[in-house]
Amino acid sequence: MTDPTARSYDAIVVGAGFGGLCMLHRLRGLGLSAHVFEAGRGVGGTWFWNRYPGARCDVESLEYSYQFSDDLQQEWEWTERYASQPEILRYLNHVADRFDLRRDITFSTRVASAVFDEPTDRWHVRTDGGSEVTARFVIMATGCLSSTNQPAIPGRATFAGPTFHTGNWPHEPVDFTGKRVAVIGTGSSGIQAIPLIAEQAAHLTVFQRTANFSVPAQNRPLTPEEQRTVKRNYAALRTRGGQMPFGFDTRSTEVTAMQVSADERRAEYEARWASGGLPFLGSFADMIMDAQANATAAEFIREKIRGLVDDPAVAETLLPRGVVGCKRLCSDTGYFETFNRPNVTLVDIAAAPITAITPTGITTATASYDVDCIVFATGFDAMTGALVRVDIRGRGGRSLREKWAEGPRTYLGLSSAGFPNFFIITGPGSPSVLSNMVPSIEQHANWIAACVAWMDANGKRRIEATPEAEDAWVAHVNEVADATLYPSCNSWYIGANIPGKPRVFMPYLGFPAYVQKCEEVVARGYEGFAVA
Ligand code: N01
Repeated sequence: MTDPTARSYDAIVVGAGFGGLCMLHRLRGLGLSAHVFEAGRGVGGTWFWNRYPGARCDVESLEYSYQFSDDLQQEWEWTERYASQPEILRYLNHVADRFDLRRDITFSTRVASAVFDEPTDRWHVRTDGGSEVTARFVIMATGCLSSTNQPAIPGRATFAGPTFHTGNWPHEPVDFTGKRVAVIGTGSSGIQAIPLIAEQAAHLTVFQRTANFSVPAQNRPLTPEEQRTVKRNYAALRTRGGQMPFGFDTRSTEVTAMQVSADERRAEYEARWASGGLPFLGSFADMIMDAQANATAAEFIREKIRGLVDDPAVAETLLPRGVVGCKRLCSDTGYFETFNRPNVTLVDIAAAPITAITPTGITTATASYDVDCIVFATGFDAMTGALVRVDIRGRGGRSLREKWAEGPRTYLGLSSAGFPNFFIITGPGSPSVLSNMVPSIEQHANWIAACVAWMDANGKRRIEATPEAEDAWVAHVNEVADATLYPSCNSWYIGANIPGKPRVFMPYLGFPAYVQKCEEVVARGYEGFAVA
């Protein structure tokens, strides 16, 4: 039943993180009425929820920021090379205020369903509070990493102490002083939180299922001179970033690892290790394409870990196997050194899996560990989780959740056949998590806004991906991924971290080629879309 008194808008945007804020600003710029629903009490999305100790971005702050307003880029001062979560959240609050965005956002409200009404070409959007609005367009800005993965460990509910998830951290300060703390999970979140929790806790026990590759972030304060230099010619940095495979300045090269000598390779890895962060992946052009090339980087990192960790047995357990970058490369501050502390214990749950959580702690196949608090750093139902959580129904009442039961299917990661006037910001099938998220988000917001403007200028009411274009795009995304080492491991890129999730490679690899494709689609009159 639809509500005849529902308020009506041109567009409803779901989520007020980087994507939703930018989309709202763009739609307003077209003179359209747009409204945002946001589950959190404030703006920020990912950066609103992920408040765990040590949360920080792994893309440099001067690049992990909006470029839609040069005034904004000129006036905002980042304090560190890699911004911390509180600073990014301050930035997003500043953006919301500066562009007066809050008046079109309803907070603490989750969108429960969105149903397309064919006779009127309008979406009926219902919130968890039961209110309904209608809109010509629905734009999902729900984020790629926003639906937490809560592992179903037997006895979990019986634990007597507090439990936390890094992806949904309390807003009140959490004090681990004097506590015995368990952290389960050693991905990017765990690797950032562990050194800081170890400094505070009486004892920290880390439960590691898969050892991860991590390089030092080499974070540091940004000098005013560095900022001035970038700001004098910000466009050059943005252009350079946009030409790199991941959409930020990884200093990527055309040189392949196997065409240089072992000494030259080593020198390159050493230089990248010393300068820090994800540009390590840009060391050689074939790093993520060629197993032999990748193995040289893997061995380099393992050697570094052996040098950082005092106890050889602990070091051995921390040594990552497999392919560097296949799971997202981590970027840390003092992670491996943390295992030299007397108050930190590493438990290898690949060797002896967790069998239960009890009221007093965690039991594995071989031992029991008494703890006062448990931190789940167990990641997200990535890329699709937040989308299929909403009951989205397109033409003929078709459910997106059902359509994607065997894996997500989109055209350009922006649109899905059968769902007219429905867009996804950084959806599966777009560079999204394999790129610098903020430029990818802006590219999508710009593309969607231009599409809506074009429809209005040309009297079009409906746009929807064709099934043929979607099939071809899904095949292309897979073909690109299959030429790399990405599909070779159990990463969240492929859905392997969620029991029962279909194994489909979700992001599109190659930011510049993707942007070009999106531009070509427009130049050819929205090729691959049915427009009515
Ligand atoms: O999540 P993850 P994350 N029992 O999925 C383990 C971004 N991010 O929140 O590898 C025991 O990477 C799991 O083990 P395994 C970034 O894109 C960025 O850390 O599946 N363990 C793994 O160790 C990142 O990639 C930043 O064997 C279980 C860990 O939990 C993404 O977010 C910071 C388990 C989950 O690692 C996600 O990172 C933080 C179970 N049942 C996040 N289930 C920066 O910008 C899972 N695990 C720096």
